[in-house]
Amino acid sequence: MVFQMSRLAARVSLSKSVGFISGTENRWPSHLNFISRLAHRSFHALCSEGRGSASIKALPSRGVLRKAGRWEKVSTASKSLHWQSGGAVKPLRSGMVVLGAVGVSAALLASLRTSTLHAMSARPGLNLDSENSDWKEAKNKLCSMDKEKRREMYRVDFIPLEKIPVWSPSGDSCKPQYQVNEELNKKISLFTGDITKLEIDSIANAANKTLLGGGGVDGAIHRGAGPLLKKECATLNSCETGEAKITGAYGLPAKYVIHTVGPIVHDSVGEREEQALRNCYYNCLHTATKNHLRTVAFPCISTGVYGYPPEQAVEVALRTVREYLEQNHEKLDRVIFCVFLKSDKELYETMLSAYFPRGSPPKSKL
Ligand code: AR6
Repeated sequence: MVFQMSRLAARVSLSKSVGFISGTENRWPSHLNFISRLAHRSFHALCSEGRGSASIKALPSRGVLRKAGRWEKVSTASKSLHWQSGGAVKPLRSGMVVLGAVGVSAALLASLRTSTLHAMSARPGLNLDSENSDWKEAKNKLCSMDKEKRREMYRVDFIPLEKIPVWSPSGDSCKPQYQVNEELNKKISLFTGDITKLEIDSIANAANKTLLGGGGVDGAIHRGAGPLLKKECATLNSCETGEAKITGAYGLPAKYVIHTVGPIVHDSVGEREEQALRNCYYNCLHTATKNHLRTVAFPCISTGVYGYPPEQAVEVALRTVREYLEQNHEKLDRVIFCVFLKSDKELYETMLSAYFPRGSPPKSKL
């Protein structure tokens, strides 16, 4: 148990020091305070635990940590520590308590120096998990980091652009509605999965007007990015339907999030809803190119709780992107349609060949 406690101390003191690194180096007094509070809490936990043992439960982590660097691993693990104290308070034998407390304190102090030094060397003074961090400072620091450094900050697994293949037709296809343009075809991908994982310049968010987060893809983006995203969003004074607003992406592998608000469909799609959805795609693309972002991924905007029928939305999405690329192909390297549901995947697989048709393969001379 003493061993468990010392491991806890190492984790907690290490993660606590995340927020300390950027400023002055002499942090010992606050650390010691913290450690002593922790020891005190441990002691209480020991005393009040029904079976005479304090247990530490690490909740399932975000799955993040596999690739995002050990620093994040430590910080997340410490965040998810939960004290469990059983039911009734029963006195422990005093010898056990004293021995336990002495052991815990020694282990805590011994772990302190190593963990602090380790933390100072491993982390570039940035805490993306704390809502007390300054979002502007975090955003600037992230922007100035090279890819390797940024990867240490990701709060989720990532998929690099090289792993996202350019779309090629498979299965059913539709009658072409546009001319074959192989240059444009090279800029299109269909990705099935979680948009928050994509390590690209920008991802679009199907947000609501408040921009303060919600469910669906919006919730996933806010969870992945961490609390600073909401802080920046709160400065944007909301967003009207069809508009787009850009923020940093914080703990996400993408560099920026472009938030847009899709139309809500109550009964059926009218001209107003269709125009609003077109505006969403157009304004996201325009925001990306205006900010020199060369890759952008879209979820199926409005087709979740906002009720836009997916088989109608796919046509608006593909047509708007096709027409934008025709005018601005030199400004974008890749537009990724990110689908989450099998039904949407099938829909896009079928419809892509209408908007981005392939040339017929050369005939064999044999
Ligand atoms: N990655 C990619 N696509 C996703 C993900 C994900 N992680 N999660 C869901 N989707 P919705 P809306 C797909 O409801 O209809 C929020 O509460 C999902 O399968 O997220 O525009 C906002 O705050 C669907 O195909 O967005 C708003 O209040 C698509 O994303 C409201 O929902 C959009 O579904 C916006 O509703």
